[in-house]
Amino acid sequence: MKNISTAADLAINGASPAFDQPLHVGRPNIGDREAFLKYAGEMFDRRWLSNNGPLVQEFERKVADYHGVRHCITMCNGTVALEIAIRALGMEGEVIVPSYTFIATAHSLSWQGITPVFADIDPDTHCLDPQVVRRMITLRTTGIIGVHLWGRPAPVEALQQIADEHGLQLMFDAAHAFGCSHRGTMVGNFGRCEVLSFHATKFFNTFEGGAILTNDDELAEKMRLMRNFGFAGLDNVIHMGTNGKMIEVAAAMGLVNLESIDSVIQANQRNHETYRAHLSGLPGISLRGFDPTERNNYQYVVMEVAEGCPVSRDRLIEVLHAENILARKYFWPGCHNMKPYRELYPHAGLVLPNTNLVAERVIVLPTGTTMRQEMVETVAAVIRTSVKGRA
Ligand code: T4K
Repeated sequence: MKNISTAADLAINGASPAFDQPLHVGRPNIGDREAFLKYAGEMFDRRWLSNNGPLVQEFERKVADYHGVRHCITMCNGTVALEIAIRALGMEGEVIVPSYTFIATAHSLSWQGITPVFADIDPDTHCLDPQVVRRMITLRTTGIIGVHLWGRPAPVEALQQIADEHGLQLMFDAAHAFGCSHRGTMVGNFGRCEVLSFHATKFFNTFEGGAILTNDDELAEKMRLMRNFGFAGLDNVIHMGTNGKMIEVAAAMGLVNLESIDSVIQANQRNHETYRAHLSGLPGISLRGFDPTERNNYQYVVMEVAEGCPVSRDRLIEVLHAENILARKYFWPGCHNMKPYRELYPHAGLVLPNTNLVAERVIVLPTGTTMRQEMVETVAAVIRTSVKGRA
């Protein structure tokens, strides 16, 4: 890692990169390896590797307790969890979702023959704008999926009110929001159910994995059946289903990672504060903040590059990548601009001005337990130098 203080130090101007090895966004946070190997050893001794094993059951209890919710139904990944939740809620026809989200939110509907209707976001929160959601409701609308983007809860009360007024199902894609709260209530307690992702790149991972959190006993029972082919006991299938089960080794990873949650939050928060301190005062550059009165996982360092910045967002990305800092343009260009949806709804962009605006501005910077303070400072120095020296 080298010192960056003038434009001549930048790799894009011919100098060597700031980092020898690539710095990734979404580097996995990994807990105590010995503890994981112990779980794995016991699992091999038991010869019970999948199908609602003891580690999955223990993990589900602990995740439910952590979020103060009655049920946690683990799944093989967040996308299948979304698909199962959507099906269990009986959504069909049209469902309103943001376009500014990971493609899985939209795909989990289309995959089941449901039309995702893209509603615009609030440019300040990056979450669904309830007033726009209201305008997108048609006779075919059966539900709304809010996304707690970057771990910031969507406007849950306003969306619930709209859902109640129109008899719509409401659920949340909480893939980013493990351990986050809204007005003191943990995520997992809003809408009919909420879906977590435990993908390797997430704040909390089980290699791959996901879960549905709900307080609805009947819904929980239905989703448990659906994730296991509808089996209600030996040779007795009572429901349509698929294979959405979490495996034991994933639950072992989850149990280990639950023990290190506090240290991951601390590392993320410290990184966020360092970025904030070192990026303050740059024209057109802003860092999304966190509400200190709520529980946050601080997993995403989201920088916005607005008009007043002398360097464009895409140029900054080029500069960062040249330094081996693999910052990301999440979630550019928005689902509506991705091939499968662009062809279906070529004019969607006309009603998504804020989505387009935000998607053109965002850069997500590396954070997590693998980032030391001086690494964060160097990333910030590259950005400062690029902006000030107009790289
Ligand atoms: N809803 C939302 C709002 C989501 O963000 C997601 C997932 C879902 C639903 C669906 O949940 P899952 O079905 O995935 O459980 C990544 C993740 O694959 C995806 O899980 C995540 N969102 C999304 C935001 O990010 P990509 O296409 O960016 O992945 P990729 O391969 O480019 O990796 C991202 C970065 O992480 C790279 O810089 C490399 C680094 N990385 C990745 C892995 C897997 C590592 O350093 N180590 C690793 O093991 O989607």
